[in-house]
Amino acid sequence: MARTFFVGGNFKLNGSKDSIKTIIERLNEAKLAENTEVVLCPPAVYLDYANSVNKKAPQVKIGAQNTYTKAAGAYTGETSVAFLKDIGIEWTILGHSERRTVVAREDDELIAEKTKFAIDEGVKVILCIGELLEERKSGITLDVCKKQLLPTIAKLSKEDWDSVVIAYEPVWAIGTGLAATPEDAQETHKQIRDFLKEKLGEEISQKVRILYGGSANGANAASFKDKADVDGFLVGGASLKPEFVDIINSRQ
Ligand code: G2H
Repeated sequence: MARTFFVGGNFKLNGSKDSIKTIIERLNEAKLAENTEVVLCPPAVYLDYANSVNKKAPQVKIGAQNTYTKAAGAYTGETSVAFLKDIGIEWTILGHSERRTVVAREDDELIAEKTKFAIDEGVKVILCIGELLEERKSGITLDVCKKQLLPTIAKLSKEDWDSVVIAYEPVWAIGTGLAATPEDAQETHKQIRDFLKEKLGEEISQKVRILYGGSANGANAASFKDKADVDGFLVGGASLKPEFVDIINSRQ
């Protein structure tokens, strides 16, 4: 099954009105490979502004970096999917390792709950999973990915999977400049897809896109080109730079 190539840009806690405008205007003016979907995820404060600057919709869309399990109420500091819908935002990242291990200690159950809630409310999800360095060294990469996916698998209906893109992001590769090799990424992506097949059946496993994330950049993106189970990238640092266009066009 042909899966549409997908490139997400995760700006993390970076940017200003000026820099976000520069990044998006660069994409507005660039020639982007047609069969590619792009979602840019600036900090929440800039979502509405980013959406107003983006002239490449529907190919390029704006997404959030996180949302909550409730639409409204006494949840100080959270971002509601209702807010996203109100300003025309269709995507969110959920379960990023920085939220799991650095800023918020989010666990698999909470991430599953957020994922289900976002999809029920009509917002699509880039669901991040991936192992720590010690876990890779112990040979439990796949076990970790399975454990991270299981609560979400239990909560989502079969139709819900149309609204999910999985981002496999080995934590040891994030922001370190040490990307996984295309061969290592392919091996894990294939194992994740096989696990989806076991749990959800062939059709869903073939449909769900699995992105690679972790020091993807303009120089290494094309080396993943012939990897059958790598359906795109979730890009952090390099999404802030001109080379992001090369990553978007790396499948040409
Ligand atoms: C992984 C990735 C984006 P970077 O976190 O989600 O960041 O490309 O900077 O490693």
